[in-house]
Amino acid sequence: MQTPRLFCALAVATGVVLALPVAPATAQTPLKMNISVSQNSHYGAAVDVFAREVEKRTNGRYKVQNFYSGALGAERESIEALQLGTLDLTMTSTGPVPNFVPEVAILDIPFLFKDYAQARATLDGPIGQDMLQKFPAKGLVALAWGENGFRHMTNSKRQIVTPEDLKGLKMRTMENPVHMQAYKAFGIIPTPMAFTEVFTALQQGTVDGQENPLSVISSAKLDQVQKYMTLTGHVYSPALILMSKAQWDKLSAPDKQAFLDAAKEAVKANRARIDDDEHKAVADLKAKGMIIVENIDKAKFQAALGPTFAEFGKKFGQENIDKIRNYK
Ligand code: EAX
Repeated sequence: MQTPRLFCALAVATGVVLALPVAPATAQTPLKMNISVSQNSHYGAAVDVFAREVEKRTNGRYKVQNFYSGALGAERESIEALQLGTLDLTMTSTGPVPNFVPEVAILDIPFLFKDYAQARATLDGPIGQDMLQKFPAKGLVALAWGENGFRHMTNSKRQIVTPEDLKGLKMRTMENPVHMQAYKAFGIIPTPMAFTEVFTALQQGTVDGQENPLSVISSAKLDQVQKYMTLTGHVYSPALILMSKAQWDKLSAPDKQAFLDAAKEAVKANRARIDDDEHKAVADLKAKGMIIVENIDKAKFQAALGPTFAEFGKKFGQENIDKIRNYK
């Protein structure tokens, strides 16, 4: 409420102190955001920037409280919680996402993207942006594509140099139908589970190995429970910053824009951390005792998936796959 200047001047002049009603500070709406990996990670860097930017850009109207290492649940549970409205935000790999938005599964096809630049350009371009429009119908708002990274194989049994070396390994996979179908073609025994269970499963030998980007392997300290790693880069794993649609719908138009802009800043931090990890993690993990096969004949691994690629062509439309594969 504005107090007229004259009124204030008179008050000062006469020494009369006005007991004016103090406008209440703008109420701050708390929001909860959950990720499956630690704060010192490629997602942690992103969500901490996101929280800072949301508070700044909404002038404190919203305050994001971050939870790390799956404190409020694993990735699939977090997405379900967004739909229920019991969680407000999450950053997740696309691993469990096809269970909610099936169209996204095409991005999980092995050897789809040739490098980070192409993957980022595709997701930031019309193909990726159109896909984000599929989320609101499922009670979710995808604020931006983030990044998990190119996935590599680790295990406790043996060095993986050719696809044949994978045969018979019991490997943890994400709860992702495309990955599980493809990994079976390698002769792997796929064991889907939430990432929050992976370290213990590897430690207890419930599974022989797993596959994840360097940022995850490094931040989750999987070198403590995995002896071997091969830089297969067999899948590019996108990530997403997702918000509960129920919460999104309560935002004013300017605050909606503020959340989208905060997500853009978060993805810059996410990708920068991955670029840094990609340069440092291999040497760091070697120093911690991992035996790492850096150069393999990727064509052999792709050839081993031949029949599966034909099945993916039928499932997703070969022209849709080629559109992504050839995007520049
Ligand atoms: O999103 O589940 C996985 O392997 C993911 O890569 C991990 O949770 C980071």
